[in-house]
Amino acid sequence: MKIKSLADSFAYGSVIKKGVPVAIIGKPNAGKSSLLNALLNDNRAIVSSIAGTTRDTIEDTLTIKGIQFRFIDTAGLRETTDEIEAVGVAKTKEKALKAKVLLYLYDRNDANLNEIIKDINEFRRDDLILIPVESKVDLNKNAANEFDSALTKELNSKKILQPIKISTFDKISIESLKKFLFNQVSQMASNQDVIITNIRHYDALQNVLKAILNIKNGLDQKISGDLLSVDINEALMHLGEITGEITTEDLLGNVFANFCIGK
Ligand SMILES: Nc1nc2c(ncn2[C@@H]2O[C@H](COP(=O)(O)OP(=O)(O)O)[C@@H](O)[C@H]2O)c(=O)[nH]1
Ligand SMILES: [Mg+2]
Repeated sequence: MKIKSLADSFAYGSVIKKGVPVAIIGKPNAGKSSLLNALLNDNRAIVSSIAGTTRDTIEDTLTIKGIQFRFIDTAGLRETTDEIEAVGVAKTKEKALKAKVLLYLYDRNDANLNEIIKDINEFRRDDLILIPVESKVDLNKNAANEFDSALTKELNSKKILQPIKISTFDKISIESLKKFLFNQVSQMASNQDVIITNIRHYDALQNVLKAILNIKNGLDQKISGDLLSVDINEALMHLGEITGEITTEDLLGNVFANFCIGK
């Protein structure tokens, strides 16, 4: 039955199975691999002061307060003549496009404002939670300056979140980042974004499926139309939870045609 495979596809759908994709991007040496390791509390990715160390993407999952996240460490964004690294950078952009959340890392001690603004403008999308992350704050010696105010202004004007400050040497900052991520994603979910919609769709589809099986059994057993209509209405009601518009009788034909009752 089509509806069953549809429901199954949601059950095994990417978000549920693989976690909310969170891509960690930024210049080489911004501290991306260190952040991945700190989040996972594991030496998953190689960390070094040599720019271009991470060439391929590295992914791993972590559950934060019941939501599964899939963190993706990427090759640093830079022009490169190294063939393998260039493939890595292209892959970074691809991962960024598919991510639900982007952690854009920059090291304020080694940052170029125009570059950050250019990157942020390149990656921002309406359906993306873009979180600027200021890394290595343990190294910050300078007080807030024009860099900070210009970045704040730019982010505000684009309605992008203000930077979260972290140091991978400071566990508390990493825990705060995790909390922040959880809050952002659960907020997105309650705003009826894809994630919860999928879970709701999945639930609704399961209910539709149950009702349709009842209808099928009812038809097999030749029960009365009145009794059948209870299950038909049930199926329509749950379909309506997805489409918000299935209420009229003329859609019944559609339901029967599209959902292959009896097969
Ligand atoms: N002081 C300090 N150094 C850091 C921090 N995070 C990373 N580093 C160092 O920055 C360099 C680059 O880190 P890495 O995680 O490999 O950066 P990536 O190229 O963005 O993946 C390494 O020498 C790290 O030890 C931090 O929070 N504070
Ligand atoms: Mg790296």
